[in-house]
Amino acid sequence: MMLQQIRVVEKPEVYIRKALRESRKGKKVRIRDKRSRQKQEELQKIRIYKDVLYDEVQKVVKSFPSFENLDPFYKELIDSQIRIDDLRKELSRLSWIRQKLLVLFRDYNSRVRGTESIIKIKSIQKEFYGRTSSLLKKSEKTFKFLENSRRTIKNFPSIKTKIKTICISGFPNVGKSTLLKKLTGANVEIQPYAFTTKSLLLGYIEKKLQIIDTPGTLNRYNKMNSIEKQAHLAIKYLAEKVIYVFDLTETCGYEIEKQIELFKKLKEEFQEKEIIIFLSKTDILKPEQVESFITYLKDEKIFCDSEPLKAYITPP
Ligand SMILES: Nc1nc2c(ncn2[C@@H]2O[C@H](COP(=O)(O)OP(=O)(O)OP(=O)(O)O)[C@@H](O)[C@H]2O)c(=O)[nH]1
Ligand SMILES: [Mg+2]
Repeated sequence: MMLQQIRVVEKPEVYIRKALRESRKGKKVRIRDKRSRQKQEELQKIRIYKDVLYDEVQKVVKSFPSFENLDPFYKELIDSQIRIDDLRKELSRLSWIRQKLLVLFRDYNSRVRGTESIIKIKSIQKEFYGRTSSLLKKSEKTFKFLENSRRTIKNFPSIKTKIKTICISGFPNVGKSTLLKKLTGANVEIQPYAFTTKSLLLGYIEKKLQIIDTPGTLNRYNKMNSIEKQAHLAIKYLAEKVIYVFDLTETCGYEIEKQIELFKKLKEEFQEKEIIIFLSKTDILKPEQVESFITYLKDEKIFCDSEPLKAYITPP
């Protein structure tokens, strides 16, 4: 996913320093006449200086993904944490700076061309550097915002958006990560307390099927924390099916009634998706408990073992 490849956005000073450094390294101009040689060299300096700045700003703008072509999952994910409108605004500010740089350059370039005295040329040049650098520095906030955005985006899970996907949902501590591990062999952290998993965990079955451990309790959307939002969006946009994990032992800390409530909410919210039930911790449950639960939810697809579940979900 190209999202992870956004360039680091530096402070404007860094670009300015680089531009100055490069401009001083310009090629020697081979002209006999000392004065015209010096003039050509100064012209070369401001051109290199402008080119470097223009280039750096351009690279930043270009390295952000184009939001039109972005997968809806990532689009809404970005929107949920940064707001795409703000990002657009700041990026177009950079584009504006880029244009403004060209305008300033044309102006100062022709002023240098029309000047003979080297002392005057130097002072025009200095003014050019001053104006361009204050142009960039005035937009310090833009650079900072973009760098923060890059960091946020970089930390997004690198979920594949083009392959069959199933999400594992359920209350904290019910055994979601344990199931992910059993299904896919993913190396995941499993702990006997709630909220162990703090990001979306990914596992794959034969590169054909992506399984995402989506932690969180599916609060109302605007009350969700960042991970819960990511989980919600993954289910909404990517999941073809959802495996809902029930812990009938209640050792997870959530009563069966609560778990049923959440299950119903999930079914209600994602009516078009198949919701498969997995009963975890059946090794420490009485068979009667399992049986009466299966009878209670007799219209649902229920699995008590990971092997048959895996066979059921794996595409042929
Ligand atoms: N006996 C038994 N314990 C299990 C089983 N599955 C999970 N557990 C235990 O339940 C606890 C929680 O398991 P996790 O897989 O971390 O649960 P989770 O749903 O991913 O939890 P969070 O990431 O905190 O939301 C751990 O102590 C596991 O060892 C099972 O099938 N049998
Ligand atoms: Mg977990």
